[in-house]
Amino acid sequence: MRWNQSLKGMGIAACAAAVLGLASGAEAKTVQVSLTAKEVPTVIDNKGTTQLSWTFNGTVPGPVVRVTEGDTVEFTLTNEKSNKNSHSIDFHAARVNVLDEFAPIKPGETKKFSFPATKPGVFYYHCGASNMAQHIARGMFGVIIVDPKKFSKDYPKPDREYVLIQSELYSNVDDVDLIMSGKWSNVVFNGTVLKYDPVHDPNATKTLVAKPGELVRVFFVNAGPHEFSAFHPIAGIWERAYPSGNPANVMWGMQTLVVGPGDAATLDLISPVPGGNAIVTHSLKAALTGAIAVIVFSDEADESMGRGDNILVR
Ligand SMILES: [Cu+2]
Repeated sequence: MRWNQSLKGMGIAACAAAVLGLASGAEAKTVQVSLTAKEVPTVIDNKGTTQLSWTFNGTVPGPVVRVTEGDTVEFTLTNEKSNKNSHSIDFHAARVNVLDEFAPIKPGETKKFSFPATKPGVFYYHCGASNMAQHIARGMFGVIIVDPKKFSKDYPKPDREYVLIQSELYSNVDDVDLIMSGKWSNVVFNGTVLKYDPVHDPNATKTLVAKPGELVRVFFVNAGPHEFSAFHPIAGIWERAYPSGNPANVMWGMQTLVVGPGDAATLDLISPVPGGNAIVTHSLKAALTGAIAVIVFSDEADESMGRGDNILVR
């Protein structure tokens, strides 16, 4: 029930559902997911600088939504009355009608739809309201993880898990032409410049952590809106990489995985030695503006990190 606890922690309640007689014997659930579009300031660097973001639930990225393959997601989107803009949601884990389920709603409106989570993996969600690049650049994105029904030899149970979402910051988020030009000022992980990199930013207070030998699973989304990611762990090698996070897509011993805007991947990392790796996009014009996340490998690694609600480190 670890997933349910994780969802509850983010205000998302999993409820009982019919047993669908799955081959694995797993019980398919109906999972209630509610997200609220909020236009609020959020912090974009380790000094506390803010921008007027557009968000899901007031944070960038939005909450981690986590279900199991075969579950049905019953989704509610609310556009807060005090907002000035229409907003929508686009779940890459869903197969629906773009003109219906994914259509925007006005401030003060609510919409509901449901979809079955049929493909296991790691999927992007984002606002698709016009101008979509602007809504993403202002922070309306997150991840939905669809866990497979069971682990396997090629997709073993990890010791720790982390979520990293790459996105771009712009110097003026009201300037649609600037955002459409792709002239970002920073490329970042989880909404903040060098959030997990005290090596390059003395104001950074966090790193990712694990013990040497542990299997660390990284759920990676490239929110864009424009830049490709060359996702690489400096001083490490991805043990396995799974494009779209589907266990069937296993690739071995990868140094770098290219993940385009709107795409996602799951990547496994094991360090045989104590020390650190620096997870980056190896497109260095991007990494050196903010897309570096240090993971420290030590026998003293905090047991609470990379587990439960701490897979997206706020
Ligand atoms: Cu929006």
